[in-house]
Amino acid sequence: MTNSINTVTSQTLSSDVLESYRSRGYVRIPSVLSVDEVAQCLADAQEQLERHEKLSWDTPGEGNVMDWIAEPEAKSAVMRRLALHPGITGIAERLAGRPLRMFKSELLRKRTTGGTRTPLHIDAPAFPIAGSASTLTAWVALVDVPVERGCLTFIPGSHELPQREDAWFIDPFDAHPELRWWPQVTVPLRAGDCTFHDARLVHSAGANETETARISLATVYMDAAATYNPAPAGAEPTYQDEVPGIEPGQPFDTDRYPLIGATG
Ligand SMILES: O=C(O)CCC(=O)C(=O)O
Repeated sequence: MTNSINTVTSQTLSSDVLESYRSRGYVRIPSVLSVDEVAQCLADAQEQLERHEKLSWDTPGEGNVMDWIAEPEAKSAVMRRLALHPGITGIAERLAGRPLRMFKSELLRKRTTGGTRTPLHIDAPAFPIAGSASTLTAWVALVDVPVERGCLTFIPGSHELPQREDAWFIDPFDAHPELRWWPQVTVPLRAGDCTFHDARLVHSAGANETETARISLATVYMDAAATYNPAPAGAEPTYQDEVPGIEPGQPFDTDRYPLIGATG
C-alpha cells in the first residue's frame, strides 16, 4: 500500500512549512510512513517493549510519565531503518537547513493505566551537545495519538526565548513567567504522522486516558559538526551525559552517531 499522493517529502516541503517551522519551532508532517511501514514498525516496537529492559520516567505523587527503550535502533534492523528513514531524515535536514547526524533514538510508551502527563520542558539542556545550530526531534506516531492518548503540546515561538543553563531542572513557567500567557498548540497525530520540534521549544504531552498504549519513536538529530559537551565537573549531570568513546570537544564522529539524509 502507498501513501496518498499529497505526502510531503524533503523535495516537496514548501517554503511556508519551512518558515512555519522556523518561527513556531515545530511542524506536523502527515503520513511520513506508509500503512505497511507503520504495521511493521509497530510490531517490532511492541516486541522490543515486551523483551527489553525499559527505563521509566515517573513524576512523584502523580505516576508514570512514560517507559522507554534506549537505543532501539541498535536492537533491531526495523528500528534502525525508522530512526534513519530517508523520508524523515530528509525533511529534518531541510528544516534544519544543514547536514545532520543522529544523536539518539528512544522508543516511547505511555501506559494505559497509572500514567500521567509529560511535564512542560525543553530538551536542549539535557543534551551534552555544543556547536549545533539546529537540534531537533522527529516524533513518529506508531499508533493513532488523539488528544486523549497523550499527544504533544507545543508553545509556538518559545524556542526563541533566551536559554538558561539550568533549564533542564526548572519549570519553564518559572524560567519565563510570561510563557503562561502564550498560546499552546496540541497536535493529535494519526499513526505514521510525525512532528518535528526544535530542542529549545517548550513542550509537554497529556496523559494516556485510553485503553491503547501510546507508542512512538522519538529521534534526535544534531548538526553534523556538533561536539561533545558534557556537564562541567561539579554540575548536576543530566541522564544523557554519558557519551562513550568520544572526548569532550570532539565531534560525534562514530558509527553510533551516523550522518543522515543527504549526507548519510
Ligand atoms: O512523548 C512525550 O510525551 C514527550 C516526548 C518529548 O518530550 C520529546 O520527544 O522531546
